[in-house]
Order: sequence, then structure tokens, then C-alpha cells
Amino acid sequence: MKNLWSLSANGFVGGKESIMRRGNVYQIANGYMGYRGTLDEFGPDELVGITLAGIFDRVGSAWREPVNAPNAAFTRVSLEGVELSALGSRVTRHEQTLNFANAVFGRKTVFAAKAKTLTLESSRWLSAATPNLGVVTFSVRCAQAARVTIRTGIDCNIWDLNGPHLRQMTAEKHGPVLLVQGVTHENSKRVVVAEAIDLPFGTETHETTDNRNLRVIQLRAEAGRTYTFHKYFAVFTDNDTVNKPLTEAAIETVQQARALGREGCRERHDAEWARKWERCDVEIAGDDEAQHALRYSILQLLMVAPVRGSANSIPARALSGQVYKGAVFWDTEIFMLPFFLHTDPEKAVELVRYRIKTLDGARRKAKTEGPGYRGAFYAWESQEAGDDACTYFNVGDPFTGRDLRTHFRDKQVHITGDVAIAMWEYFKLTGDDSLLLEGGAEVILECARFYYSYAYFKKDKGRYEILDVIGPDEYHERVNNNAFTSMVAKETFAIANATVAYLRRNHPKALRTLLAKIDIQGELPRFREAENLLYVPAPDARTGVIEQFDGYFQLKDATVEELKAKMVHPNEYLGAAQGLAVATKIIKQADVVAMLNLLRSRFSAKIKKANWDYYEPRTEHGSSLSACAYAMVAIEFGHLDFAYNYFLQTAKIDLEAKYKVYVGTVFMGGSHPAANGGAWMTAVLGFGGVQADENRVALNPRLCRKWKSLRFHLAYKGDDFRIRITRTSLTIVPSRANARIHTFLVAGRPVKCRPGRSVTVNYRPAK
Ligand code: IFM
Repeated sequence: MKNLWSLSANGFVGGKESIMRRGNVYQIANGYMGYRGTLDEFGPDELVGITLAGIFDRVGSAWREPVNAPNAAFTRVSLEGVELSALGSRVTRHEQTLNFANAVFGRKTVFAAKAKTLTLESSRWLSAATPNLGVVTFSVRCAQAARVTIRTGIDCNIWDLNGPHLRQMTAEKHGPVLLVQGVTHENSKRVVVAEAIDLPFGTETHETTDNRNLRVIQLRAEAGRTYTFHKYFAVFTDNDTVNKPLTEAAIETVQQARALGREGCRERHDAEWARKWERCDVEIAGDDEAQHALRYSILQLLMVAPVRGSANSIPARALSGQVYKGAVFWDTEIFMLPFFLHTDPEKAVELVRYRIKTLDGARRKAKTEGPGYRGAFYAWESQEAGDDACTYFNVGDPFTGRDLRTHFRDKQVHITGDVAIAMWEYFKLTGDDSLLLEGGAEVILECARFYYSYAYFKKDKGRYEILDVIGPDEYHERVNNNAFTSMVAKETFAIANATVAYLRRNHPKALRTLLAKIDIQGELPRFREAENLLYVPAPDARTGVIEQFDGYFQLKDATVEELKAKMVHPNEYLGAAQGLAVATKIIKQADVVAMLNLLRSRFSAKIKKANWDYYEPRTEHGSSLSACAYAMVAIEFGHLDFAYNYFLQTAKIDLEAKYKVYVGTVFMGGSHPAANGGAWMTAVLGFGGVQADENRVALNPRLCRKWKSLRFHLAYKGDDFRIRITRTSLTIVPSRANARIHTFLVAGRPVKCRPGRSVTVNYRPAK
């Protein structure tokens, strides 16, 4: 039977491509840093990466990207003078695992050399209790008495896409602690790595060679005896708030961890993980494949959730490396935030705060990007200060090697509305207005201000229009009246107006201060007018289909297969000026359907079906964000089998590592947290039928055929609920600690949920 709490692989497959993919699949992270699923003895060629959250650097004119730290989990073993590596031919057995319960990576490899056999085992985790800390347990056992040399310490040979990022590197030994430090090129930020070990055997000397700061442990291993040591490493950067020098903080952290011991560190780590799963696990009965894939997806989200108080967000490739410049996209607000909002709002806070923290960056972008833009134009690819990392030439052409002009940065303006919607969702679902008062309302008003400056008033039509944009479908650039974009812009005006009304009622003084601070009072009537008069393409009266943008229906019809058959290069880009998709109706990813999902309560099942039927055959699903939007919408009109396939595809994307690795000439390998969030969304909000707004939670389950039951946890307005759905009944268990009675709507029927009192109702799944 499948272990539903772990992932394992037997055998080692060499080759760059499979090492890269396995590095993604088996990665671990703790919000502060990510460690790719590579082996102890590996180096930069095998893409070992310890990617740090929220610290970026630029070297020369290369892309700015997150900094990778020196690798303090490095260990290499020699048996009778022969260096052992899973890459060599001396492996007789290899297995590796990832434990979902506590994000611990483990490997066991048996090597043979000089007629002797050595079994190497290690496990590695990044502490969920102490974000700067990582721990490795390492052991060797020889079948015959043998001479073993272990080199362990900090490897400063770092894998980078556009590095190296650390200069002035120094390697020292402070008593028993190894220390490495360097500073970044651009902002001279220090990165300090310390390492200490618990070594109960052998003799140790110190060596600094090949850009490594190492301990060399000589051991005369007895036959059959296991020799185990523990490594503790800490990473600190100038981004950390510590009241002592960084080196001291790093040394102290590893010394304290060593004093606490591996068991003590592990207990704290496991306890944190138990708390996370308690809130966030989803149990599916009757479908192990879905259960396993969904749990893996949830694990990915839990691992990369920002550290409390960091106001960091989650990049599109999370902490799996430097792909996409470590930047935050709309992926976070639209695909990941719902998971955190509905399970662990304390993590959602960080994601939302990140957009408050980067408001000035969005203002800078508005000022510099366009003619007379005002307010907040959020970065398409946002880094630590909110400036746009997206370049005007963001995709490489594999035919010419030249960079292609893309308009993601300057025309994908829906990002601003996505941010405003997320800010408002946080408020609606948590009932917590503190973020609105601490910058959230300012973000919202500046977003509305931006759209007002971007929109055109068409006198002849008596309406505002949003022109010259790119919607989520990036193959059609610079289009007019893209339904998705116009809809989120209109929504932004509505949210801005609602924010003002809310503050006027509840915090009039704060409102006055804010309006004066950003000098926006005089613009408020325009926002009200724009909410009413902004044009959004409507469903066709006969077919119900919404035209994705002006003129879309006139484009050439083609199937995805026909288009792909015309490709001359496997990595050629289908968009930009002359890509194959540009003149056709083939779209990269859900666009109208993404809108129907985002604002799901606004559209009838009939409209959803009409648009799904029309756009699905024309969608390449060239982005990992696409399938879950189609799954969500399909559920609403009862297309459960289709939805299930798309759900599974989404939930398995990182587990199976089946995705594009190049777009044009740009390397794209890494994890897909938006798809992880999309998988959760489809399971809980889709099949579980959860729809929450500021007034109530509605539950309209539509379990797919295989699922006997679905259990999950729900956070709403500061209170907690456990939900269990079977094919005919639904049980709500409100936490005893809940502050108030809530009325949920189950299949349209009001159900009172009193603290600590479980309630079960029968329901009939909606058709
Ligand atoms: O944000 C997405 C975009 O919608 C499609 N290309 C990839 C980006 C990052 O995931």
C-alpha cells in the first residue's frame, strides 16, 4: 500500500536533467531558506542550492536574483582512499525519501570500492522552530574493517544562474565552529554561514581547499559498526534583525543547537510541523493517488510559507532556486493566498503585508513606466522592494539566440487589481481590519488610482475602457478590453469605494488621515463613476461566450495539436511578436475562465459552461496556473470527471516533475507553488464547495466519483472549524475555542455552528 505521508525513490539516475528534476521534487524548505533535494556529496554542477528568501543581488547586467548561501550541509566520504559519490559507478543501492509529516529528507546509499562495502545514511531538515537553522545526521557503516575519510563542512562553490553573488568570501574556524562569510555585489549585504558538529568518533583536522571550509575526519571503521555524527548549520544575513554581530548570531545558533542536541532540535521541529498539519491537512478517503498528491502539494506550501514577521511573500518558483528571479507574481495572490486564508491566516498576513511593504516600489513603477500613470502599478515580477525584475525582453528566441520583446512588465496590468482583490479578501475572510489600517487601505486606493490613470473615457460610448494590455493569456499582447483585466480593474474600483465606506463608518479619523496623506479625496467621485462605467465584455446574448478581448473572435481557429505540429524548435516561444499562437485563437492559459473562477459568485453555471466549452479546446495549458482554473469552473457545472483530471494534473506537477524546463532559451525548472495552491483550491473550494465571503460560509459539496469523504480544516473570521463531507452528509465541528456562533449555508440551508458543538446535516449534491 502506498505510504501517504512520504515519497521515495529507489536507484539513482545520473544525468543533469534527472538530477535537476529530483532536486526539485525532494527539496525541503522552512520559509527562510530552501535546500534542493540533492545529495550530501554534490556540488554546484548538480545544482545544489540553498536559496534564501528575501535577499537579492545583481552582478553586472545579469538578471537580479535571490542569493544562494554556501552549502554547510556538504559531506563527502572516501573509502580506502576512493572518493564516493552517487554519480560514480560504485553505487550498489540507493534510496531517498521525503517525509511529508516533518519535511525531512533522507537518503541511504550503499557503495562498493576496493572489495569493501560502505553504507551511507543521512537525513536533513531545515528547522521549522528556528528558521536560520538546519540539521543533518550522517552515518557510515562498513561491512569490513576499513579506512574511511569524511570531509564535512561548508562548500563555498555555489550554484547560481546569474552569480556568483558573494564576494570577499572568508573561511575561518572559531573554536569548534566553521564560519564562512561574504557580501553581495549590489547592496553589500552580508551572508554568514556557521557549522558545528557532534562527533563522537575519529580524529578531526581542519582543511580549507577547493573553496571549501572543511573538517577532515579520519576513521578506522570496525566491521559492522555504525558511526554517526550530527551537523548543525546556521545562515544569517543583513536582513535578519539581531542585536549582535551576524557572525556571533550564527555561531551562537549552532552552538545552542548542538547543546540542545539533535533530539531536542528535532522535537521542536516536529512539534511545529504537527501544528501545521493539524490546521492544514486535507484527508481524502477512497483515492490514495489524489490524497498523496494533494498532501505533497500542501507540504510544498507549508514549507515555503514566509517566516512570521518577515513580510516576505512566496516567489513563483518558491525556494527551489533562482528561476524567475525569485520574484513574486500574481500566482501568490490568486493561487496561493486562498490556501493560507482558509487554513492559517497568520501566514496569509505575511503575504498581504508584503504588498504593503512594496507599495512604494509599485508607485515608482507607475511613475516611470507610462505616460501619466499614477498610483500603484505593481511589479509583474516583484522582488524585495517591489521594483520590477521583469525585463522588456523576457524570453529568449531559440532560433536566433536573441531576446524577444515581451510586454509582461508594461502591459500585464491585472497584477495591480489582483493585489487589491487579495487585500480585500484578507479583510473579508478574517474580519481583521488591522491590515487595512496599517497600509492595506492605502494600497487599495493607490491601485484604484492607477487604473483610473490607465483607463480611457470613450465619450462616444459613455464608458471607460482599459486598452493595450496583456491578460493572463500571454500569447496575445497589447489587446483592448481584455475581460479578465477589465473585470479586476472594475473590481478594484468597487473595493476602493467599499474601503472608503467601511473606514468612514468604522474609522473616520484614520480615513481622514489617509485621504490627506495621499491627497486623494478629490479623486473618490471618479472611482465611484469608474465602478459604474468601466466596460467589461459581457457574455454574448446567444452563446453566453465572453470575448477574451476585442477582435479575439476574428482570429484564426486552430487546435493546439495543429499549432504544435508547426513548431520548428521544441522550445520555441508561441507568443511575443511573431509566435505561432499570436494570429490564432490558441491561448496559453485560462483567461476568461480564470475570471469566472476568480469571481465565481458573479456568473451562472450556464455562462461558466458555455465559456469552458468554448475556451478549453483552445487552451494550451502552457502554464501551471491553467488546469486548476478549468477544474474549478468545471466543478460548478457538474463536469466532475474533467475537473478531477485537471485536479490530479495540477496536484502532481511537482511530484512528477513533468513540466517545461525551457521557455524560449530561458531555464524554468523548479517547483510550482501556484499549482500546489490550485490543487488545494480545487479539492476544498471546488469539490468541497466552500465559498466564503464577509457575510457567511456556504458549502455546496460535489465530491468526485472516487472520493468517499473529504475532511479539512477551515479558518473563518478568527474561528476554526473541522469539516467532514461524505457523499450524503456534511459535519461541521466548530472549535470549542470559537468566539461566536456562525451560520453556515449547507446546500442552501442555514446551519447554526455553536462553539464546540458538532452538527451533521444531510445534503444532496447540486446537479
Ligand atoms: O504568473 C505566471 C504567468 O501567468 C504565466 N507564466 C508564468 C508566471 C509565473 O508562474
